[in-house]
Amino acid sequence: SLDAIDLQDRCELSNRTGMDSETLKRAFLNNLFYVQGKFPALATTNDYYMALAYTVRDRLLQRWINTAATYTELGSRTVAYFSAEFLMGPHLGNNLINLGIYDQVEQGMAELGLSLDELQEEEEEPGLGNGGLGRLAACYLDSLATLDIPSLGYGIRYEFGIFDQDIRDGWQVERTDKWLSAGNPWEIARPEWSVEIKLGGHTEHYTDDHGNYRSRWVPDQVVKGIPYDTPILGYQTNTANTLRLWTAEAPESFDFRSFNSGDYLGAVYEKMISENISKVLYPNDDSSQGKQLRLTQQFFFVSCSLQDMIRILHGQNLPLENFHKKFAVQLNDTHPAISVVELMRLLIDHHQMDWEQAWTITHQTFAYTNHTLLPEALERWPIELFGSLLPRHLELIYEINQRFLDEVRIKFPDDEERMIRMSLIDESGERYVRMAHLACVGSHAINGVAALHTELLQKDVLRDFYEMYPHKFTNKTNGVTPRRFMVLSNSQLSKLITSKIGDSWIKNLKELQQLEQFVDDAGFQVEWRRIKQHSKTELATYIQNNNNITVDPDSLFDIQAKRFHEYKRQHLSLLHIVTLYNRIKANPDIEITPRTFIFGGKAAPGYFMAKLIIKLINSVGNVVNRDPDVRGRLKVVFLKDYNVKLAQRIYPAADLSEQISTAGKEASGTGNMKFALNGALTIGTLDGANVEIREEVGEENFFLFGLTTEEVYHKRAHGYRSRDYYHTNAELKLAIDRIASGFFSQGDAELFRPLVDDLLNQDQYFLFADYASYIACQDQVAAVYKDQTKWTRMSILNAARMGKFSSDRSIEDYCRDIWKVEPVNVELRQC
Ligand code: NBX
Repeated sequence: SLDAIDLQDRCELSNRTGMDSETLKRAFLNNLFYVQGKFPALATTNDYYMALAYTVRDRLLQRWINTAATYTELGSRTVAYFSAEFLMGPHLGNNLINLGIYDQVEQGMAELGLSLDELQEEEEEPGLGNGGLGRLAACYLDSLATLDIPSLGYGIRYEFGIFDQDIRDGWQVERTDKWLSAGNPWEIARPEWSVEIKLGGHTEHYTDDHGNYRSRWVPDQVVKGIPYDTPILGYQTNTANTLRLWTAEAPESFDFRSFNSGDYLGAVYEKMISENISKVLYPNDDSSQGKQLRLTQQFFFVSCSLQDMIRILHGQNLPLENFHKKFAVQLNDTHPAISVVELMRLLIDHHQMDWEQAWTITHQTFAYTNHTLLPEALERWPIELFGSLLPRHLELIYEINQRFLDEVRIKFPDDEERMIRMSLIDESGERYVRMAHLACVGSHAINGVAALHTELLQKDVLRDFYEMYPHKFTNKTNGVTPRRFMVLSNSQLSKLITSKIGDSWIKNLKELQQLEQFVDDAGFQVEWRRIKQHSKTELATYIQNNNNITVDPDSLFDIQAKRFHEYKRQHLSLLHIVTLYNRIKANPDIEITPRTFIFGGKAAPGYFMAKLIIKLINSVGNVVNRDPDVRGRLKVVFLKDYNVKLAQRIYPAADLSEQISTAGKEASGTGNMKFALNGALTIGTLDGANVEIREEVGEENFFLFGLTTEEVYHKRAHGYRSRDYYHTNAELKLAIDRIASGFFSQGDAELFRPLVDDLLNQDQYFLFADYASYIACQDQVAAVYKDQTKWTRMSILNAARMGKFSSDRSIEDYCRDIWKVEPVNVELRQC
């Protein structure tokens, strides 16, 4: 019988756990034969990639199973990170790093005549997020596992992730992201844990056996949620947590009904409608569009996840009253905020709990992270739409609201205005449900993602809630994982650092500080520079191959890589480029620091102005890159399809990191951290986490410019007129006039008019107000770059002082202050 086989023997027999180079190679060939069904003469790169992925997966599975067994046995308190987005990036390289077998596997593959780089390139990354918010969730999963914190990521398994970006004639065009078409070796479907989700319909009121007045939801649609699990291994630990993503399907019972009535097409139609729910990621990173499908997605994954957690609780023989003791749920923005109401519904309607107890459990369960200060990004759902999809939830929201407003009235008597401002329902015009208010009321903790951001939330966006519940508010400054964004993506720099200070910085990033002792060591400086140069040369090759533009690796690589948005001000960098170009045209022999300007990022498909800025970058590039007067001293490159994979090539190659948002607009930023960690110097405003980065690295190692948040508020309040700056700054005027004249658009003076007119008449992001300060600061950057010793010194100090910005530190803060959860050690016992 199975029991008779010694567990240890089973591991060894199967060859599925050994980590030495020979065993890995044997397992790889075994998978090529028995999983891919190929032999080398017929194998494609994808076959090799898949064979290697399965080899790695086997090693993960051993840890994953032991982790699950340990948590089940101990009934460990668990973090559930609820996020509509997880921007994981490719798994293969990261898993090799975290398993500690990257070098063995690279060598093993080389012995078989294969390149590990090429195999990694083959992986389609799961782009299930838009930008910072989704990537933060991914960094946090890595840190949770690395710190041995029991945790689950819950989200949606979109069939199509963020679109692939193409550039045609300088314009962005979108293509669907078919990331699953070659198969996904990292996930395992768990159909046995499917759950049913209700949608639409109406409610009915009745009196139960105990004479209580109750409500029941009679939906008009039911869909099935199927979980797909991906193991998330920590770095140098046995802990492998789970990312559980839900796919929507039509339940079989539904087809039967229509099939039996002979309505075949009707049944198939129903199925199609159900499956739409997890079909595609909404590609907006800044605005709430109020689309029914989006709300359906949010409710779908939240309800699936909460039901799944109740199943887990029951599986461990824990009573429902312990829900908040077993689980700490973090809401990644308001996208999963409907959870507050759904948990209340499950507790009250399904489990007959009374209101008070259900509310205590609910609000002790949830904590809410806000990621934005932009008013247009705050989610609101029209009451009509909300009620037609979630009629029972609307009733519950009214009840929550009534009780909440009673509390407000007691704390702030005779303040009707405050009640109107704070209500969960916006009644100023068309009526809406305000999701941020729901999240604040339904959570025991509320946090912003950088010190300045949290301060502005308290002073401005969530001021009333801060006055009501000051104890709920804390700051949790974002962080990034040094495993993916240093060890994996910048292996040479990582190895140099390790050779000097040992490798414990990888788990304890503060130790990078020890690099300061080498800051004036000439040999170290040379090595540091050589590695930067190497990364720049590699990026230059990529640019040559993809853009057919020759760039000089000795030039200053000035990079802005992030989503396109007016508040991020990619067009401020453009004004700098045009200004430098104008200086050259006015005086071709002018002394100028050669620069390569590199942009990457996607624009939301419906965001006209962001797309126009992309077009302008490409148009300016077309002129500047070819003009013989420039003599190659300036190059402008737009790298298409910015994603995690490309980001990993970009950070190591940057000299200068552009973090130039209007003060008070960028909640935190996380690219700013990745660049600085990789030794780039930052030019930036006092916005988001830039403030803290500057504090850490020292003001003398940071290029600061621009208005402060208060100055921006003040200018706005006192009638800002951008045109005045245009008329008084000759270089600014010349730059704008060049763009407006059609100089960069083959004489077409209409093309960029919307952008130019907006800047002259509105300029709500204060480009003109910050222009002079930005240009002066850039001139200083150019001067410092000429002094390579000074620059290198600053670069080393930047990296050495980035310890605070590890996502490990962020997660430790969350664990201590919000989640109250402790690490659990996992030992390997089973295969
Ligand atoms: O979250 C970003 C902020 O803009 C960054 O400053 C911050 O560093 C990062 C992590 O905290 N927000 C963001 O990426 N938002 C979205 O992607 C988003 C997606 C969908 C949506 C609204 C916002 N409906």
